[in-house]
Amino acid sequence: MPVAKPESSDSRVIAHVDMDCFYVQVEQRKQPQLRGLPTAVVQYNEWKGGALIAVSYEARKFGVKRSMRGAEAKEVCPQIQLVQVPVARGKADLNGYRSAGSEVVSILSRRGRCERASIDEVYLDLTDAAETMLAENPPQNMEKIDEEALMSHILGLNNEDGSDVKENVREWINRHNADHRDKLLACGILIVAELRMQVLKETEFTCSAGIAHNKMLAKLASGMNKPAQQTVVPSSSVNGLLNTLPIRKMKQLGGKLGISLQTDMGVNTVGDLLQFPEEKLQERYGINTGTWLWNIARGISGEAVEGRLLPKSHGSGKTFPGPRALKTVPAVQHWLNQLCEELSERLCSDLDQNKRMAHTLTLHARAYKSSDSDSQKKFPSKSCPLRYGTGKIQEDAFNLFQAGLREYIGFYGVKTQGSQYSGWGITSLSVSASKIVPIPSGTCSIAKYFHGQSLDNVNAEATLLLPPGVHSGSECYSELNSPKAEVDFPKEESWIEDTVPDLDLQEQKDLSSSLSKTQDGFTQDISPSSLSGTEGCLEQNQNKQERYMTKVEGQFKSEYKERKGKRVKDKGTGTPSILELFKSYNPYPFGSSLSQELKKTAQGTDARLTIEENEVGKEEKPMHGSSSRDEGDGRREVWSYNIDEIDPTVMDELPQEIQDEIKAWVQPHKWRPYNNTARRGCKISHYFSPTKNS
Ligand code: DCP
Repeated sequence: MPVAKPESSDSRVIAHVDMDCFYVQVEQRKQPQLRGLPTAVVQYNEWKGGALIAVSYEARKFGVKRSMRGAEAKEVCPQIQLVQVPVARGKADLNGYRSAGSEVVSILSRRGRCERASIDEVYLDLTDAAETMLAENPPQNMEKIDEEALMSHILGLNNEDGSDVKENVREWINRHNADHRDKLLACGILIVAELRMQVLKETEFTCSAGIAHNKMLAKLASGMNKPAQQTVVPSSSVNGLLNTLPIRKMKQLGGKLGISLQTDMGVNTVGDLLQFPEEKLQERYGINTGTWLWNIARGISGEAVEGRLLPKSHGSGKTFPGPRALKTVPAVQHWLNQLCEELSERLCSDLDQNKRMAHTLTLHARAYKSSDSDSQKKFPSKSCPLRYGTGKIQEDAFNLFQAGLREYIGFYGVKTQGSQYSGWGITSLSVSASKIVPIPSGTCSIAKYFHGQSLDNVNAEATLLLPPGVHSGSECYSELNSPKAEVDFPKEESWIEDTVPDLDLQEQKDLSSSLSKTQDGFTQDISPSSLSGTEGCLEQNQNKQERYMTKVEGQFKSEYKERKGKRVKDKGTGTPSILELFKSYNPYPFGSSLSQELKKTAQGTDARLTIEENEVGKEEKPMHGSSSRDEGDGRREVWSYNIDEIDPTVMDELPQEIQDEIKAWVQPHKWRPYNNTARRGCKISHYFSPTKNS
């Protein structure tokens, strides 16, 4: 079946904004004396001066590269300033970078729909702002054009030797006879220049941008002139840009698919793809991939800018390369506790600041066995419903690990308990929280949550269900019976949408089988269990959280009283606090529709793997997998995933080359046999190579 082609006469104005040497800029803002000096940020592991993860443009001039270690960088640039990435709990602490990224996002989102694509990258859909400018104050009538806009690079603009480049740009912007699409881009130039200036003024950070009619072209353009510049791709220049663009530079073609195109089809530049009819590409790579390739060869991409300002998942991970591999259960538990503590902190601040809760906890590990009879076997990732509270997350993550380890080594394999070396080693560990959705805004939703129950009933039920079962560390999870509630979000409860417009479309997609979307808003699962651990946040952020919960409780009580009127009798301590109710409820109960639906969603699409930010420090990237467990036995679900079923849509916080690599892994199997070499020396394995840091 042919796939619908995106509009080729695309009149959107899309910008891709990318911060320049981001971590370096963050560190330079902290230490202004480093500004203008060759500087690099190095990772936590100090071996040979630590691996460089961000390099300033001053240092790049000396040949310093991200692939180097500090010692090598010193050789090529003796005056280089090396700043260690902040450390917490024995691992890289990226919180400072995350919040610096958020500062930028909050500025960029002022002029249009904004999608936070990674810790330092943003897409903007500026179409409406451009149309408005064109209608009210068109660039062709502007006498004074901002200097920053005049410094734009317009692809295809003829800047002959000796011509005044800025003057050429001014003329291009001022053209009366330009077509509508170019006029919109001219508006885009002005808007983006202004936004970038705003970012600089308010955050002291510089960024670069690409401005085009779609995301793909904008992204390509943003990296073309760095730092602190912007590049524009008029539609008349698209062919020229793509004709010479090496195929592997294209987003998603850095891995196996790109290799296959080169070796099997002789395609070296994106332009080379033009010679193939769509049917031929479909025949070779499947309908969707074939059509996608046909489209990108022509610069066509229908991908929308998602309104998403907040991350889709949270994760915490660490690598243990070479001799630092974890070889005993207590060692793993120690590190899991650290990772879970960090994850829990981030979940609490997300709950506190954004009123969002995560629903799925996933553990991912990489491992080896010293008896290498089955050396290809991967450590299975495991997921379960997420319970709030550091202790609970630690407990659940440890159980997930134990379950994974048993599967990995087999029941009759080596020892899994005790502190003696057991014939296996863990080289990376990570925990992630995904399926993050806004919580209902207090009164109405909470009231609906308890719809039809008197407080006394609720209290009694809560008492009966107390406490959640303590997991023994085996795969036998406790039987849980509490009812799960579904809460409607009517449109008027729009504060969530206001704060995070159109939040987390991907999450909503993920949840599509469990959450029924309505015209008025959306129906959302809120489990008492997932709220039950919010006391974990209290531990960390007691006053704030208490205020929040007290507010919710107060709202709930007054709403409840209003609705139920005389039925509510004030029995003093007999009236349960929301907090207590939340605390006393069990995690997602077996048999609840949420667990059923999560399970359904998990099949083929959800249970996630987080490859982790590791010491190198890039954001986590959870990936999808498949459910492996039958839930009919009344235990809590544990899902495992299969790396071959990773969903590439949830990895966008990774370095591009790694995203490309993972995406290549998950491309349709049909062209895999042609690429036997691809995994060898691939970037993802290099990135997590046990020897990398050793
Ligand atoms: N990062 C990391 N590990 C990597 C790649 C990147 O920790 N392997 C971090 C450090 C970077 C930040 O992510 O500062 C953003 O990565 P970019 O690839 O966007 O690179 P920079 O912003 O550092 O430089 P550029 O100006 O080239 O975009």
